[in-house]
Order: sequence, then C-alpha cells, then structure tokens
Amino acid sequence: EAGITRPRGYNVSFHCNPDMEQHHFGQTHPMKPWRLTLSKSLIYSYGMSFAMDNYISRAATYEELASFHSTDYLDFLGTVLPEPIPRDLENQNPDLKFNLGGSDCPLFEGLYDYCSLSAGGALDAARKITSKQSDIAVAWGGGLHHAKKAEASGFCYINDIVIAVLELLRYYPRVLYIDIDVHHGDGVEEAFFSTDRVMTVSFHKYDPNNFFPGTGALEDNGPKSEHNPGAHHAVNVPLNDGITDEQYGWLFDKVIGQIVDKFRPGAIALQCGADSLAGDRLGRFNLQVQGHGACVEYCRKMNLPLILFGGGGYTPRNVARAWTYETSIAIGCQDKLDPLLPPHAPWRDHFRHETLFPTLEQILGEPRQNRNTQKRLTEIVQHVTEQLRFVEA
Ligand code: ZL4
Ligand code: CA
Ligand code: ZN
Repeated sequence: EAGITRPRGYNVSFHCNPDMEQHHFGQTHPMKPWRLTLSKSLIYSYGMSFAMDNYISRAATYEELASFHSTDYLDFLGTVLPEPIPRDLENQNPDLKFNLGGSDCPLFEGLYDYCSLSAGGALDAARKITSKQSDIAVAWGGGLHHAKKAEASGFCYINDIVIAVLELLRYYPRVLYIDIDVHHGDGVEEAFFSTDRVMTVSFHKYDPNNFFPGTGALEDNGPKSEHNPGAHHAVNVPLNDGITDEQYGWLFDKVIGQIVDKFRPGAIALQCGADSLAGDRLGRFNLQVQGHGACVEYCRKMNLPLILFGGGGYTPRNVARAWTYETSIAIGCQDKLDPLLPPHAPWRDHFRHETLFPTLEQILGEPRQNRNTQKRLTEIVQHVTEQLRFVEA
C-alpha cells in the first residue's frame, strides 16, 4: 500500500486539543465532546496526519474572547461553578443568568477551559490562513454557532466562529460564512447583521414552533433599514425533514455559486455540523457522508482560503465518519481511502454493533420521509437570486 502523499498546492492544518475532548455536559446530554476523540482516532488511523500540519491548539485568551463577547458575560463564565440543578426544576428557573445552567447549556467542571480551547483552535486556524501558512485549516472542535455576545444558547457558550471570522476580517475585505449544521446559525448571523463585509448563509431545518432555534426564515435577510450596510447579507435556506443528497447538492450549488459570483469573498468559513446527516439523534435530514462532504468539496474547488469548523453532530460514529471523510477531501486523498474501516483499532467497538464490516461512508439508520418538494427548492433559489440584486462586491 502506498502511503498518503501530500498533494502539491494545498497546505492543510489540523487544530485540536485533547484536553477539550475530556469534558462532559452530563450523563444523557446529546453534546459529547469525546466524538472529537473518536473522529481524530479515525483520521489518524487512515494516516492523514502525515499529509497535514498538526497543531495542539492553545486556549484563547480573555482578550481574544472579548473581541466578540461582553466582559460581563466572560467574567461570569469564568467564575461560575458546576451547580447540579434539580431535575424537576430544569429550565423552569426564570433567572438563569446569561442563559447558563439550564439543561441545554449546563454548568460543568472545566467549562471555561472547554470554551477557551474551542475558541483557541478556531483562532489558530484563522491565523494559519491569514499568515498564508495554510490553504485549508481544520478546527473540528469549533463551530459553536448559537452563542451570542452576552448569552449562551443551544449547547454553545463561546462563538468561536465569530471570533475567527473577526480575525479573517483584518486581512480580507469580505468573508463568506456557510453553515450546513441542521440548526440555524443564528449567533453568527446576528453578530454580522450590520456589516456588508460578511455574508452569512445557513441551510437548516425550519419549523418555527417545533425546531430549535426557530429563526432563519427565507425572508429574513438582515435588518431591513436602508441605511444598514448589512441589509441583504444574511441568506437563509429553510428546509423540511428528509432532504436527500441530490436535493441538497443541487441547492448548495445554485445558492453558493451565485453568492460567490456576486459577493466575491476573500475567504470562506464553513461550519460542518454533522447533525444534518441521516440517523442523527437530533437531526431530521437524510444526508449521507457523500452528500455532506460534497459541500466541503464544492468550497475547496473555489480555490479560496478555507476554514472548516465542526458544530453539531449527535450520533458520534457518524460524526467521526463525516469529519474523517471531510478531512480527506481537504487533503485531496478521498479516493485513496480504504472503504472498510481499519480493523483491530481500539475505537472499532463503536462501529461493530452496526454490522460486521462497517465502512467509512455507509450510515445505518432508517431514512426519514422526504418532505421537500422541487417546487419549494426552486422558490428558494429564486428568492436568493432576487436578494442578490441588492448585493455588490
Ligand atoms: C438535552 O437528554 O429545543 C439536554 C437537550 C439534557 C439530559 C436530561 C435532561 C432532560 C435533548 C436536548 C430534559 C431535556 C430538555 N439532556 C431539553 C427548547 C428546549 C429546552 C430544553 O447543533 N429541552 C430547547 C438545542 C435544543 C431546545 C439544540 C443544537 C446545537 C447545534 C450546534 C442545540 N433546545 C427543548 C429541549 C437531554 C437532552 C435532550 C435538546 N435540546 C434537543 N434540542 C435541543 O446547532 C452545536
Ligand atoms: Ca445551518
Ligand atoms: Zn446543530
């Protein structure tokens, strides 16, 4: 077997920190930081570390976190102690400070370290890009898109994406943010609501009353005011249950293609939340590893500096599949991977109960009924085309 060789032209850097992966949100909480360890084990088992620059990310400093977050919030986050909340009172406490301590955003041991390591990895990735040492920088521990300036939300406490994009904006006039997590990227959208230097695009399951966070309608495109430069710079692609690889790929191509032509970004930040995969514990879509990865491939082919962030993903073995495949796309070695998972690896037990010979790409699980019509998808593309008339590079 020939090893994986470094393709000429693309420098890929990989940013992680094992200390981040040790944290626990609580017994049955869906967010499991050890999915990062599982992903990394699989990536290393395929030998991909030899084709990338590997960095142990540092913790972001208080000042770096304060580039986006309010100091009131950071000071509180730095001092709160884990406080077990009685089960029957969960989320009924009306005075959660900064939305911290409920069941979605619990207080746990080492919370501040977890957050600053996630942001540190994202910021290291951004700096490798701006210093031109990397063409593609991978930070699977980041992608926590719901966090607000002074509020935790949806398992996210610190918005590492916003912090990294702010760093990119010191070097690039315009940055394109794309979010393929099944949830709406509300925190990133809101952070850049009043600038025309960042265009945010989120694809998500949309059902205002039944699916978190309930925002991200097609018509929500930034503050409507004439005098706000950020108007028209938020693109939302609201979807229904069960969307397939074919439909998603078609939409992604039409939507992102037009945006890149018109907006002409200097860099792309792609949030690769893996909860848009079929079989996800919280998700609703039918995307396969191939369809999810096709979005990464599409961005890579734009030949622009690219950061890949993690995000959601609640069926750890499928998260590991997707992020391993997507790391291989970044490197450009996806066609050289053995489709069967390497045997005798310690992490193999996580996959073995599925089938005797688990593969990298095949997700097991019942597909959901597809509730997306071509008519609606065409309407979405039409809306984006019209929206882009108001956007200039
Ligand atoms: C859980 O089992 O929709 C949290 C959260 C904790 C442990 C035991 C407590 C049981 C599912 C979710 C009570 C849980 C009640 N435990 C959760 C409106 C809600 C209020 C909280 O991928 N309850 C809130 C957030 C979403 C809501 C999704 C996605 C993040 C990202 C980027 C965030 N919040 C209803 C739910 C469990 C839990 C089981 C849960 N929470 C599922 N969806 C939510 O976009 C990283
Ligand atoms: Ca999304
Ligand atoms: Zn999500």
